[in-house]
Amino acid sequence: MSPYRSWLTAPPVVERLHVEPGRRIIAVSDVHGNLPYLQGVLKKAALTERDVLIVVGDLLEKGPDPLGTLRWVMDLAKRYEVHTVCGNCDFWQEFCDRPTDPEMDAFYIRYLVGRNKGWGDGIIAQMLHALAIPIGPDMDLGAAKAAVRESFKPELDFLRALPHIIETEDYVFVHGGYVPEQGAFACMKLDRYRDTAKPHKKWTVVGHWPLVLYHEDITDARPIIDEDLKLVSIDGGCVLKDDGQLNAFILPDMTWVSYDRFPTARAKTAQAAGERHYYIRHGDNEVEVLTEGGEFCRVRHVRTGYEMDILSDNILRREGTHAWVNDVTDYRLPLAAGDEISLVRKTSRGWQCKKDGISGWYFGEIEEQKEQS
Ligand SMILES: [Mn+2]
Repeated sequence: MSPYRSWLTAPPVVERLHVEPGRRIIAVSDVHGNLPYLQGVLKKAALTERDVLIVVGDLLEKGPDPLGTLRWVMDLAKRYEVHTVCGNCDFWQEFCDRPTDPEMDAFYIRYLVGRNKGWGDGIIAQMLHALAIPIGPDMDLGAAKAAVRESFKPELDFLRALPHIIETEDYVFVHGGYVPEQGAFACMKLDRYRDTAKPHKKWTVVGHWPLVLYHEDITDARPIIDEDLKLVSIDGGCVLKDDGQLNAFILPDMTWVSYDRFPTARAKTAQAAGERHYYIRHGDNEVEVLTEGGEFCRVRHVRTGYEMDILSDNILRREGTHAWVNDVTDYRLPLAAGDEISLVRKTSRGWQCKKDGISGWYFGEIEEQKEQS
């Protein structure tokens, strides 16, 4: 077994944290290098020095600025009480700490050259750019590791010190799932944890799995509070989903606030919920294109046979009459006149929008458009 594999199955590092009664705990997860969203949601949560902020993993990668986001959190931790859990996108100290694993070196080259399968530059690529070290299939990885280790000591020390689990008197925070017996990596990367989780002794807060994927026919990014499991899932799909959001879950109140980049407005007229609706999502997104249009086309979801109109530019890839599409829904949101909605996109048929974390459509007029602060 490679040293890397044995590290993955090692027991998770658990940090025990005392939180005085009366203090708020604010939990965020899956920021993925999206600093404006993190700043936006903490402003909405009105973070103060009295609060404890817990970043429940996946602070880095996929989004626009992992390095800047990490440095901002490190700086915030000098003035506020901030604790960060390691997610499966965060343990980049390993890039420098284990220089001689051929399997991992091949992975690192693929990851750097392919910009994480097209998501964009991750934190190591950002560091290499800052050092003017070129990235390519024939790069000298040993020299790159040495240079990164030399020049980014504070950042790597910070990542190296992250626990996989934070446990307080009342709560547990872990990125993927609470499975300490399965080792550190399983705790960081357990897909669809809520589907297999056993009831917890303490309320447990996890991220990692975008909440929208837990719902079948609706695109709902609100935290799920599962009373039977004592489990709270909070990943709002920040960065991963075009209209995703960053949720901040607040304890002990069990409430939350959310942030996204979209302007808001009030609906002028009421509309009833659509009677039938569906959500086609990543991984189950093969459709047959029935009618081509300009702005919209009609598609049939291959697995379910469900038909809906989608914006034509939501087609990601085509092969003949079949296509694979971005996350789409045809849900007509139930709205009262005066309800506030977030405006995702204007179309000739109406607004693609969100209301309280749920994505859908509004076909009436709007008033008082307001930019997010
Ligand atoms: Mn994750």
